[in-house]
Amino acid sequence: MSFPLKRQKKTITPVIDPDGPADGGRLIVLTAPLTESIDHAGYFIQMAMASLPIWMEGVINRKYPKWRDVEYNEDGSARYMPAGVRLVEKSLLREYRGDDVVACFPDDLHKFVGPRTRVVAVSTHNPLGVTFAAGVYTSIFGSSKMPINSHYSRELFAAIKANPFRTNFKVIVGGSGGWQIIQTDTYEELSIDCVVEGRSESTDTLELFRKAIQGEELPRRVEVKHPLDREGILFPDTRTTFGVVEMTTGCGRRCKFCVPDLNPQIDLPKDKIMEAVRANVRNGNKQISLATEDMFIWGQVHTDTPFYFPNREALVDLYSDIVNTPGVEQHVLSHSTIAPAVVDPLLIKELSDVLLPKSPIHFPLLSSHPEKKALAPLIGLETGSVKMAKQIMSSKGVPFSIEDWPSVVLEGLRVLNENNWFPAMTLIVGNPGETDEDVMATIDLIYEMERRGLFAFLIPSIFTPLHDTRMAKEMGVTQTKQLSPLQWQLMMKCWKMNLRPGQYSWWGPMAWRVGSLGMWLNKLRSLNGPNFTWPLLMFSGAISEKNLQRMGKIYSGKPMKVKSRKELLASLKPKDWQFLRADNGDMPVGYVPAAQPQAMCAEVGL
Ligand code: B12
Ligand code: SF4
Repeated sequence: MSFPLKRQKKTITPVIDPDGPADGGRLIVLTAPLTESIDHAGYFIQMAMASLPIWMEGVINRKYPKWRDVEYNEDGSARYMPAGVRLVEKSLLREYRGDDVVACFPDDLHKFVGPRTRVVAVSTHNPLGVTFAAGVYTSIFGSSKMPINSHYSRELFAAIKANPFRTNFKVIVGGSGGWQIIQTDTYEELSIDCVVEGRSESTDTLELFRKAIQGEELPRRVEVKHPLDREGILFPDTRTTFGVVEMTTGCGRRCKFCVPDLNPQIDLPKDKIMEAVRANVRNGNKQISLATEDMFIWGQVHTDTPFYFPNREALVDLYSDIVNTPGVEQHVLSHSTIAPAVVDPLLIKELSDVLLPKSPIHFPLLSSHPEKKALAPLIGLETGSVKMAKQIMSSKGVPFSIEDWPSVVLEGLRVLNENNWFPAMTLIVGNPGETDEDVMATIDLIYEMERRGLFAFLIPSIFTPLHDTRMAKEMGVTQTKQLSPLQWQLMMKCWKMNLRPGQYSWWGPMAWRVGSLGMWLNKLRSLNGPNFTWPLLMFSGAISEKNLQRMGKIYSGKPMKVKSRKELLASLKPKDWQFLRADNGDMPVGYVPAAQPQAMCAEVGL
């Protein structure tokens, strides 16, 4: 059997042999939705496909005519797959032979699923599009709410359901989006036997596969344990989508709405990370991205220093080794928090020196880098209201008090922007109990960013109670029609601000401006309710913000009192001063550098 390395999938209609593959198929076949597996067009295409409704697929096709092109191994299996699939594969290979297990693209299932197949396992990130940010944009766009990614996920499940050998095998689903199947009870519809919540490394996961292979009934839902230490986490030794290699698990800041924070806080060993980076390169990847909730905790987990005082040397060393690995041409940051930028601005500068040359992101109008390169981690801003922040994320800004959250955001963003970091920042609109005052406080913060010339790509999303989190049972806004004028103003102001430096992302502005404003106004007004009208006019620029404010149609915002970095440091508890780095300056009055107390002690004869 020989397979072309690349092909345009859309043009090929697979000929399905009713007897299945000649070799009887593989015992275990792993796959993931096509839209979650592709990586050649960059991160943003996947994010766009999570948010845009299927009827807007043409926009994606025009921008990326070759997005369906994928690469194959010699045997027709997938050259790359999301990291989740790779770890399931690695976990299974501890018990099964290499030729029992295969990972393939959805269109190739018929080549590997045959009479011998006992399990088809699907890894998915966001199959039904009901997570934050993804759901909200499709619902704003109305009628056909199904996001592109969701459409392709459903196509995958439909293909599995229709497979002639379906009665012979069990379908097991896992990954960070598995909960969506549980919550929507779509087992029958999607032909899924069991959803696994948790990591594939767990012995419980292996036990489940054993049962499936023996043809035993599977429970609908299985929750498996997360490894508690570094040794329990496996690493991919084949190529992953976007070169994703895990760097940490868990976080430690304990935001109530957060899923990943429920996992233990672990920073993974450098040698294993580097091996996985090299494995990716060996298999043709030129890009690496370290998966983390907060890159800044790496090197500072379970040390004598609290994790929120980053380990500068360790981080710079790790990232330098990654970007300097022969074959790594691009490196993209994943998630971080913002307080570390206030704690250690020199860390940000040193990381910029290391990372900017390999960043594929360019902000021509913002970056001071000679090639206009930029770094864009995803950071949670969530709310500008101190009252709301206290309720949902009281440790988000540690070591700083949550009372100072707006100042931490503004000071952190200043440090980041000065070093050519222009983060994507998420905001949650419609938190349970959110009042007009809370929304006004967030709008104030956004106006303050604008006044200070700071830039972040702001991604507002409607509160979604995520399964198992400490807010799982709480309800916020459930439909765009329920959004208040202020909530709409916040959303539209964010998008307006995103357009300031030109087209940071091609799809956001395009999504908003498709067709004429008149047509959109008509359609969207009935869909999203009257509260949407004035904010939309503000966004479109049809009436100036000043005039809308004068007319009393939008909130005008009020200037904020913001603490400087020096004031923020001065507000820290004196016991935390020992962890500050004096080379950053702004030290609190009375600060004594770490080495000095011993010297002083020696002087006084202690
Ligand atoms: C890298 C990443 C991305 C990348 C690339 C994703 C990709 N396709 O490879 C990009 C930037 C494109 C992305 C996009 C989005 N992402 Co994302 N992403 C991540 C991140 C940082 C790492 C994911 C990862 O690869 N981890 C490492 C692998 C090994 O972990 P894993 O996939 O969970 O797999 C383990 C287990 O789940 C399990 N497992 C996985 N599959 C299976 C299958 C079976 C059968 C079994 C038994 C077990 C199993 O075993 C694995 C370990 O052994 C996570 C945060 C995190 N730390 O996980 C967020 C995260 C998964 N993303 C998230 C979100 C919300 C999104 C977006 C919706 C954001 C948006 N609005 O645009 C989109 C959706 C994209 C889409 N296609 O629909 C949320 C998911 C929230 C939720 N629970 O629903 C997370 C948790 C971030 C967060 N803090 O909120 N993402
Ligand atoms: S800072 Fe981010 S990853 Fe950490 S707990 Fe909060 S939301 Fe979760």
